[in-house]
Amino acid sequence: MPSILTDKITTVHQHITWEENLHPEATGEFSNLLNHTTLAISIISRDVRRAGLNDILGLTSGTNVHGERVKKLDLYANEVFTRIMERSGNICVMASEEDEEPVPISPNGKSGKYVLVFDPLDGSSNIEVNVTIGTIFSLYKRIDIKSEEPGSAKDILQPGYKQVGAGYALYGSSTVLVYTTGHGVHTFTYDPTIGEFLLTKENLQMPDRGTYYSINEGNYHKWDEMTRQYIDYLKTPSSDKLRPYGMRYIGSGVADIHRTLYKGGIFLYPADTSHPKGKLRLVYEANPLAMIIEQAGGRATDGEKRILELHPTDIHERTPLALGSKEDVFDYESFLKNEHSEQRLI
Ligand code: P6P
Repeated sequence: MPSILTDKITTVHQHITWEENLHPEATGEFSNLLNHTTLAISIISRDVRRAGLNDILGLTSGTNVHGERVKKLDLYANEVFTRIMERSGNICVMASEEDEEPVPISPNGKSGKYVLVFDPLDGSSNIEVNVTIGTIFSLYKRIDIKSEEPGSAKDILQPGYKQVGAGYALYGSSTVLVYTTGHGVHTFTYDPTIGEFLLTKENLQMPDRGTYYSINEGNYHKWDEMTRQYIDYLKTPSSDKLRPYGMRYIGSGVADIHRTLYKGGIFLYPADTSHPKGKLRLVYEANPLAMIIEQAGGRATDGEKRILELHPTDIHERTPLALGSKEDVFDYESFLKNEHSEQRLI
């Protein structure tokens, strides 16, 4: 087994610097911002792994903006991300799943021209059972980059195609960081023996078609008829043996979507009778994940429109979401329009 030190290793900080060199006009602010992001993720990773030992598991007495009981680890991760990122000096306003309102930069903090939106701990329902959870983040430039005023909701409520960077961390069997600045998707694995994220895949491209689908089948009778027909189609054996697809569902969107990114296939959280606008949030879940999937050659839709072209009107608004290999997402879209050649005629 060759020693990792004799192989060519690239840390995330080196990679961020290389990415900066792709932008001649770069000032280093964006790189500084990304480096603060990796610091926050390293700290959250350390404490997620020890959560059961230092009493930050379990529920707080409070509920969040969505009426969900807040987990101690959610709040902790939110605090770490907020404090570390505002110290970067490059941010004018933040938005978090855990905060109802935009998070201003503290009055004595240095403000910058970027906007950060994030879900500090996605999949929190899985925390106590040691299933992979993650952090999702996304970066924009503020609307008026010359403004000296504090940032506001208008800087947050931008369409996803305006993102200048997006990424996520996964706290699983190892801690993985995935990010894009619009020049491909790059993945890193944390090596705790040297305290660095090391490059594992550069310019990751996903298969045009996969063999897995990922959806909460428990909602089958709550979906619209076309979604039911599409899922039934994926489960029906085909003569070319491409179907049935395998079903995989972890319940942490970031983990399900990471598998979809690597293996291909499709992840769906459609609207249903309990979630008429879908369940996942547009601003700090669907948009960053959609940017990554598109940068890896995939496709991301709300069923009718490209996710990145949706114009958010509320920080916490939800959206139906289907993303993954482009051929699989095209198939789903054709079922929704009742145009698929193998659609059951009803
Ligand atoms: P359900 C996690 O709570 C989350 O917001 C997403 O990460 C995940 O995809 C979804 O909810 C799971 O929802 O209804 O299947 O438990």
